[in-house]
Amino acid sequence: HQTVYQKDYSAPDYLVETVELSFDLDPELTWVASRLKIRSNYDRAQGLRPLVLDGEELTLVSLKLDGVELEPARYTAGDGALTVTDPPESFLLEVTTQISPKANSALSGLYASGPMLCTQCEAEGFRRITYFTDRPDVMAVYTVILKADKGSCPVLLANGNLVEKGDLPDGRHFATWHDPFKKPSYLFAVVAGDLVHISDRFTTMSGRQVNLEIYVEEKNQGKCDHALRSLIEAMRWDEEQFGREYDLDTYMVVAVDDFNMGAMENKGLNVFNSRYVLASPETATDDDYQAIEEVIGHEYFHNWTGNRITCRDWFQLSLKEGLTIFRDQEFSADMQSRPVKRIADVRLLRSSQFPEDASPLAHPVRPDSYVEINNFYSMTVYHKGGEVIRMLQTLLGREAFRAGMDLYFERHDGQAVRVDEFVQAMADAGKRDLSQFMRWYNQSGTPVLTVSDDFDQASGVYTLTVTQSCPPTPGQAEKEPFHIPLSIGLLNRQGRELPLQLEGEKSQGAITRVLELRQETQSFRFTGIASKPVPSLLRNFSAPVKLVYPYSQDDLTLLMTSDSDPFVRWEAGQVQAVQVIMGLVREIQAGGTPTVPEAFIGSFGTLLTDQRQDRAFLAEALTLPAEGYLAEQMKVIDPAAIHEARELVRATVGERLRAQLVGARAACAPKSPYHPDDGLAGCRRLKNLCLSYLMAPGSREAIGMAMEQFKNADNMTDSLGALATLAGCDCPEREEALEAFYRKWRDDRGVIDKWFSLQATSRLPQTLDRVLELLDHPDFDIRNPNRVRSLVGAFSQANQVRFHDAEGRGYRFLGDQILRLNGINPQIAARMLTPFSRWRRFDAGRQELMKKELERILAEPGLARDVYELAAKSL
Ligand code: BAL
Ligand code: ZN
Repeated sequence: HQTVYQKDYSAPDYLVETVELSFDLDPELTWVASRLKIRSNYDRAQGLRPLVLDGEELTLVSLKLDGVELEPARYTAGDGALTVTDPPESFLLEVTTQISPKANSALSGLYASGPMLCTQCEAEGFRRITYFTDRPDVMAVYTVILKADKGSCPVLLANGNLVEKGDLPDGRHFATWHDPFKKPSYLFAVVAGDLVHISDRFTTMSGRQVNLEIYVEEKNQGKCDHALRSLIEAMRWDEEQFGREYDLDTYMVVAVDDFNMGAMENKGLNVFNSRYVLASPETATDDDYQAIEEVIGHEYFHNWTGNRITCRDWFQLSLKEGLTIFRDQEFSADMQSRPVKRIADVRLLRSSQFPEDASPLAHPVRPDSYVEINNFYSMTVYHKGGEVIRMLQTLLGREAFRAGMDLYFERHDGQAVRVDEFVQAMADAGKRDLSQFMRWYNQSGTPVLTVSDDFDQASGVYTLTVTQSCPPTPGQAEKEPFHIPLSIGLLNRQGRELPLQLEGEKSQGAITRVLELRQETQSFRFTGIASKPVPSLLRNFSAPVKLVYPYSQDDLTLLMTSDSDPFVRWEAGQVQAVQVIMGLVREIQAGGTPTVPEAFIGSFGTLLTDQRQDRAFLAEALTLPAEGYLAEQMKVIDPAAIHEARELVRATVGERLRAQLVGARAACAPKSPYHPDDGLAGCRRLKNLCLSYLMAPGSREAIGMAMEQFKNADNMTDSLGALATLAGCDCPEREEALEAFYRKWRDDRGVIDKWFSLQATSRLPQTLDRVLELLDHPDFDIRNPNRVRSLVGAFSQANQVRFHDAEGRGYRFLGDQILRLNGINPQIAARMLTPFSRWRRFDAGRQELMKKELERILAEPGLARDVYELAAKSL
């Protein structure tokens, strides 16, 4: 398996100006005839270069150059490429190939999903459809003719605008599509099938009418409203916030059940994993509704950040993904609650990206090399990439950031560019030197900020000293200092915010300031301070770093109750909870009798009954740090002790604060039928959280409450909230509820995914046995990525204590599934490997067992590139 290096980039030797593709669609055997207008893109005087087209899993039927069949001596086909040895300067190449969509279980290229045919081309799937220069810096104008059986495939879709359609002999028909925008091959898409659509119209800011169409299987027709509404919101938001208007006459979204990713931003024809389109109150939770809004927004925003301006090469992936994540985060923040959204994003970053950045798979936001690019659709490229964009906004300020975006669009529309071009536009618009900032793209690892302070009563000067460091990561033993925005405030002991005046400044400062760190150690001297303040650090999580400051319990309580920054208020509570739980972990490890400190129960109770707090924020504040996040705090992870300690806190809260929990839960009871936009999602979250605390000690009373909620729920949020607690309870009601839920929803894929994943994440000791049984359940399908994620992924990535079974049974299970998936869907197989990449963090026994699985995987003959790369790098 070959490694591709960023430093080896060279411009393409040949460009493709236009592409005409004609598909004779059939699930068993599809014919693809392509006509490519190609011209040289190099100095032919220096010697002629062959034309090399990428191609995989294709059967070549015919090959013509300028209308003449090519003699075998002039080309070679095989080994992933079609090479034409001596092409002229510009020419027409006609290639006919055959492919088999039904045999395509990798779900890359053209494949069958249930009754339809669809495509996924990013990153390198187009080469599985036809021979092509399958790289993002080759942008062409596409015309596509689709022909298929009219009975089974009445709907024929491709990118751009419909030009013509009509009937053909033998019950077949055709449709011709033309996309006027030049695009890279990864944005190509076709869909064919028996679909219905719901539609609406959107009038753009310049008054153009756009047709919006969502295509689904007929049985799902009633579940598209929210996606359609979200699309309209996203279109309006991008106009208002970024001045970006949609550019084609039609915007289509198709929902498919078998999909490797969440969704795909193909020009004018998004293909979506059905879980991010379909929703009804009975089948979708509040979280599902929110995720749909987010992903619909994300794919729509790509039209400008990704499609109009695309990536020069795949090393630049974060150019479009980090930027588009930032845009979808901002969209969701504006649609929902900004503080709660920020907290959720930080939780995700810390629980998934920080561990990646500390693992053998750590890589910069712009990686230097890859074996398989699909492995780099990572938390780092996406979410740390999003944080990098956010830091630019924090450093430049909103206005200059927006000017930088405008300049970027103005300069590079229609081009395939690098991260450098984006940052340059920001530097120019903000009149800033961002050369040091580029280290965020080139250095991996999570920086650590160690903060100390000193107060001098005599002069009234308070000094904050910040030291930054970054641990070594693969290929990067030493790091240069980052350019870090550190947003801070200072509170006096009464909880009042102090104006921040740095020494030497004349005017009185604001209460929040962004300090810019550029050196390893820097001090900031604040004047006019009467008594030693409590620093409020990293407001709004202004940088993706770990922060170390020796807060006392009193400091944390002050920040929790008084800080003006919601993120800091939340974070102070999390720090407190981490301290308490880690204290219990140490007692458990020492064989003592752990007890939860009274002070913690007290402050938990105060918060729980605080009527001023927004319910959604309160739910976040009362949610304990996840076991996975707690694991990150330990040098050697002890999954059993973490679980025991966290459960002890939950059970103690459930017992001691029973009355308050019952009260808070009752106060959140709905007064009217459910509606996803009723503004009560925070209330429902809090209600379900209270129930889970009440259930933690396992009282009959609480089980009764859970069963009652389960039986009477008029929406999936309440139903699933109750079922989740029951799935973790060793009581007869558990089976009764799971069985009833299955019987009710057996025909709904999305809901049955939830049913699998609830069981896989149950902390009950017998969970692995249940998971093994579920592998043989008639509804388990190893070829369906959502189902694999809901069982194999959920158990191995969201059930730390049961997956890390000391005997290694969980590891064996995962190893088996990865090997099974290797031959079916390498991308999904590779995704499942993540837990093994963290093996070094555990005790010697578990290390050995995980290593053994990695070695077993690497010894497998015919290992896919995707799996090989991650397994090899993990060891
Ligand atoms: N471009 C792949 C799917 C997404 O990030 O939108
Ligand atoms: Zn994206």
